Amino acid sequence: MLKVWGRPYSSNVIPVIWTVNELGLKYDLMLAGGSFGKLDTDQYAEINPNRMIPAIQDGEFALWESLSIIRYLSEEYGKGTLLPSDPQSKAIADQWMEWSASKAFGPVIYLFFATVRTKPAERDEAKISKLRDEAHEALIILDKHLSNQTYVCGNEFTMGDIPLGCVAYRYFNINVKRPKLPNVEAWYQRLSERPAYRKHVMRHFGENPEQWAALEKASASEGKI
Ligand SMILES: N[C@@H](CCC(=O)N[C@@H](CS)C(=O)NCC(=O)O)C(=O)O
Repeated sequence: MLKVWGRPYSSNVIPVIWTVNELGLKYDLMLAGGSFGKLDTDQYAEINPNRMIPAIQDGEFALWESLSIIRYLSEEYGKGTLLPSDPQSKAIADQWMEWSASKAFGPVIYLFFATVRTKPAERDEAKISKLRDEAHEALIILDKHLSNQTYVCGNEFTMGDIPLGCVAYRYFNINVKRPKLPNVEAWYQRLSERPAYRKHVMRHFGENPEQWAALEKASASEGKI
């Protein structure tokens, strides 16, 4: 059985869990990282020498780096669905996955840390506004791209939507005022109609560090300790 190593509240693990569920694969979630530990064990170093999550084991084959895992799973189990069949569409899906990591993920995850993961009394409003603006500036590019198509790679949902779909959920659910992004918002609404997105990405993450920690702790019931 496919094994996914990680924790259900980790920003790099969520896209992998979403992918596996879009593909309808059976898998064991092997809880690791954060309060679940295990990353410092010799056994885990064999799977991922960086001692980070996510990682997968598909039989004897082990793989780490979330984007590489999404590409592998799409290629192995999602040809013609998550993995577009023509090379140019595949390259476009790939391009937006890379763009998600290089441009969109950073400001949104730092915004998340500056808000949800920081006690209200310690929050730096100037920093929060700056990160919100950086995230918005990046997402304007996606908004323009989505002005004449349903998904990032044309009119079908593909692997190209996955990392960005996870970034979008965080961005739209952090408690900050945001300028409008009509096309990104419409695409996010379409994603939220997908059962696997609703279940694995649209997780309530709380509004402060205590709530977040409690939710993460409760997610222990979703995997193997
Ligand atoms: N580029 C890597 C980044 C992996 C990464 O930063 N993982 C974080 C969690 S999001 C981690 O392992 N942190 C240690 C921990 O969770 O204990 C990927 O996309 O897989």
